[in-house]
Amino acid sequence: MSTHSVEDIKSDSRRLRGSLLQSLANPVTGALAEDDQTLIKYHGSYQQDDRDLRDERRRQKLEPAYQFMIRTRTPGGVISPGQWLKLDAIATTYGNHSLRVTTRQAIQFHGVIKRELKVTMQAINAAMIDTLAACGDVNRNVQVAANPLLSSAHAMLYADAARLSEHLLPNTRAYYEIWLDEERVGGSGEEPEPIYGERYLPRKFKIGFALPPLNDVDVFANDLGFVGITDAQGEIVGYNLSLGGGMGASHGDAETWPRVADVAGFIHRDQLLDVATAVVTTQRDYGNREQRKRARFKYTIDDRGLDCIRGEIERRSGIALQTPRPFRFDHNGDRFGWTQGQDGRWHLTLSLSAGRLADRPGTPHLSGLREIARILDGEFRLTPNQNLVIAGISDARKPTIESLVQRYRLDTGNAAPTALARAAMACVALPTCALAMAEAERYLPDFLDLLQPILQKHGLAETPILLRISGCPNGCSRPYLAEIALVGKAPGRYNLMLGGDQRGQRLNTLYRENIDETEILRTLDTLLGRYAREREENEDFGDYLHRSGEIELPPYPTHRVIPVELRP
Ligand code: SRM
Ligand code: SF4
Repeated sequence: MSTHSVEDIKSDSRRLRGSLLQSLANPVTGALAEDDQTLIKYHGSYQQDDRDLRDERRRQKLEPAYQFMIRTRTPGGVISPGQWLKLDAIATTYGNHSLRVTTRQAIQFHGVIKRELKVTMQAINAAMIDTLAACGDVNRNVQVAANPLLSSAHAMLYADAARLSEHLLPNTRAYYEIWLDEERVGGSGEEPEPIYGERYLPRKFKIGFALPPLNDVDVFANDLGFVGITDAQGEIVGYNLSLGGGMGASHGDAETWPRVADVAGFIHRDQLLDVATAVVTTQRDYGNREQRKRARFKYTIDDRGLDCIRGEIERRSGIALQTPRPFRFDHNGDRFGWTQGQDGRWHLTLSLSAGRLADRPGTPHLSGLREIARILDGEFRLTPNQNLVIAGISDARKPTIESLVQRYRLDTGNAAPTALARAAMACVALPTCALAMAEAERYLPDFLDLLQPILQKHGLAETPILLRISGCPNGCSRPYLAEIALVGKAPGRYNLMLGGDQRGQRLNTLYRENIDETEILRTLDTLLGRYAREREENEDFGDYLHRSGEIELPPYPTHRVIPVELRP
């Protein structure tokens, strides 16, 4: 790895240019120069290698099978049918023949080789989608409630989120010069970055927009959250602001923890950009640039206190945060199947297995969606739960789309489309993620097959239970908000975390550490049996575990649950 600190790499990069052009042109290796491996993240790409091939390549004295992941910046995950066809063609031409819907409503391509990286970036941009700031120490893809009902409130929510996403883009022209051959002009490398400055943020920064009663974005897992507040006519009047959510932690490191955000105040709609800018620049100036693992906004708040940070936001924006307005979240999952919007158009939410779309024997999902995109008169919406909404379908197109869904088995995202499977998420993990300690996406179907019979045995076959798997403690599938979570420790071994809720408002607790599949299933069998016998009417599994005293809130020093008084 590079001997330079990330802080130095950023400030020496001439606004994210570094030596990326030279690295891309170097034919001797499939990798980039070390510092460029950091810089390319800001352009929406990660250098990876196929970990399944690592040992074999080492034996053959070959360099690792370097390849690149590319992530789109698609606020709210809105993709037109024409764009879909282009993304699909990119995946099959340059990628590993799959599209991966992420937990933040982006598409990821995997397996792009260095030689084809630039042409792939150009193809993505030709679809009028960019990847700028999809990764790196900047504001990431903005999440927006994917509720397909398309009420006017949802349209307002999306418009605000898209506006904020644009507002927080870096000003550098490096992206356009490197990937799209934009001519360099005098001053390149010195573009003013009034929001980010030359060192950008201390760490990644995430923003989500939710609209009660649905918390599909898990708004409290974001550094900065906006909870839409509507008036009697159903129009958005403003937002409750939530500050300091985050999932990432390190095993056995008491200085790191997941955190649900604080609900810190209410703002009017027209104050959105000023307040968001004040929050981001406060984190820019107060965030910990000495220790990257403590550089997220959640630790800035914990270290300095919410009152201090709130005061700073008010001072910088010149806006006094009002008392938060009451709201209530019922659910943080997706609603599957057909729904009809207020305008009469139809929306179909499909469950995908850990967000992966590929053509597999018996489930040619990529081909099916290609056929649908060719005739769709609406749009696609990626959900923050790794699922897909085919939205805005006319009466006339509905029967054809319905028959395509059946023909291409798109209604069977998982082998057993049960309540458990539909709601479950798993992060990418192996073979592409360099940080994975255990399988996640590839393990999810097997684990579902093992857990479902246990639910069946206890009469819980269709009881909704929120399961999330992550291959390491970074928490990309937001496991710390799940009722049951497996967090990877080593190959085949996981920490079993229990007791989140189904609203994204309560963190779960470490129940058993570093256990294997047999032990996980035995533990869950016992607890689910007791839950089936002792639960109250409509009581969720996580709530039962707390009421029965089986678990308590986790012992982290700060925020673990959203205060009850905000739930009217
Ligand atoms: Fe993540 C790093 C995948 C959502 C917390 N995440 C990574 C990397 C890039 C691994 C790396 O740094 O080398 C993973 C690439 C895997 C691959 O091969 O594709 C990766 N993260 C993902 C995705 C694709 C998971 C998925 O299965 O969908 C999600 C992409 C979201 C997007 O479109 O932008 C993804 N990551 C998340 C989330 C969930 C969220 O944002 O709602 C989290 C927890 C929330 C948070 O940030 O606190 C998350 N990812 C992390 C962290 C821990 C950050 C921390 O505070 O410590 C890392 C590691 C890091 O940054 O050093 C990480
Ligand atoms: Fe990789 Fe860990 Fe994120 Fe999973 S949780 S994608 S293993 S960084």
